[in-house]
Amino acid sequence: MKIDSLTLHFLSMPLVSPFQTSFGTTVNRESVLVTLRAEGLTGYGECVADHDPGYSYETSGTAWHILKDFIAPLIVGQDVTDPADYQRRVEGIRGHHLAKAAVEMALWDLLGKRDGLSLRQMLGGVRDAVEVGVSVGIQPSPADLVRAVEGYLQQGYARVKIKIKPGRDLADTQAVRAAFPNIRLQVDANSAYTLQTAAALQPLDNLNLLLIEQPLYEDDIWDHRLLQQQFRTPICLDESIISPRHARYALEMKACRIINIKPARVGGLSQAKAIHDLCAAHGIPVWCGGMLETGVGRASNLALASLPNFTLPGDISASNRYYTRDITHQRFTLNPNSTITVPSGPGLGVSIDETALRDFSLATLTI
Ligand code: NPQ
Ligand code: MG
Repeated sequence: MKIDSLTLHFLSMPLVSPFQTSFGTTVNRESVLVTLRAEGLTGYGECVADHDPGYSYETSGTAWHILKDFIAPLIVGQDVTDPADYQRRVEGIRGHHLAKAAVEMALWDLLGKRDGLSLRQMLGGVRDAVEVGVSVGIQPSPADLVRAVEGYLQQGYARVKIKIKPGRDLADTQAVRAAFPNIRLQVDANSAYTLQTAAALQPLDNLNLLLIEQPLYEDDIWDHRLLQQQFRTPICLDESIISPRHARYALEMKACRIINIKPARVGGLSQAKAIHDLCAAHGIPVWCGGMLETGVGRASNLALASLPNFTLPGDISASNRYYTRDITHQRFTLNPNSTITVPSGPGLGVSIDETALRDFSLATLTI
């Protein structure tokens, strides 16, 4: 499709409550919304980089720069035929996967709207609704954490992930496990440990966890292999898997038994699908991670998670887990069986609330 223009909206949206991880606390979620116009249609994509380089080295500021100065010139006024063509165009830009993925998402939305196909259909999804869980941030105390988890269980979430960090790991996880002996429970350290300090995690191996997510450095697939050998519980990689190549390294090294797929982290939905397919061929289950997305990214994640090898519940909570007011007209709600229904309209299947978009925009730029 011949791309007529690319518009960037720099957004700041208040979270329902602060979200604390091993790398920091987020109160207002920044993001960049990408709008592509082509053939009279409009496609949307979300860049999930945040204000601080905590989860990733990318920030909303670096994403704005890369999108404006490097990605836009490669596609505006150009005929971009499909996601593979887009990936070839941005191949020369080193890294910056969160920025690249946002434009690919907008391209999928455009292509779906042109062809009358939902993203789920285009990707080959096989489910109308996907199983989801909730990710619970670090709370002031283990007792507070148990109360927070209880609240989410009452809302109907059947799988809980808790964030951990050194000093806030065993007691917190034990408290939740003691209070809820039978729930599906997993932990996420966001790279807060080294092979040495990870000794503190050994007792977690007896708490019947679904998985332990990204305990070690993001660039250290090898040490995850050494750690996995010490655990019966599956290690799951998140930050370490930044491309299909890295997924292959992890599988060949036996560095993990499960992979968390976030399209943004791997440079786009096409790359996410490639990792899904590779893991399926190796018998390694995957699940869809979450980045506190708006309705735009949430719709994209739901479509991706409908692929067959997404056999563990995703971090795709209902809209009200994060936002009282969203930029999409559609709000995603939890079905009674801890699933969320996959959108079925063309492209992402969501429409933008222009008033909300204006209210949350700190800056707008069209190229
Ligand atoms: C994870 N997400 O799986 C991430 C990390 C994460 C839902 O646990 C602002 C922006 C705050 C992005 C906090 C969940 C964030 C963020 C955590 C991403 O590792
Ligand atoms: Mg994670």
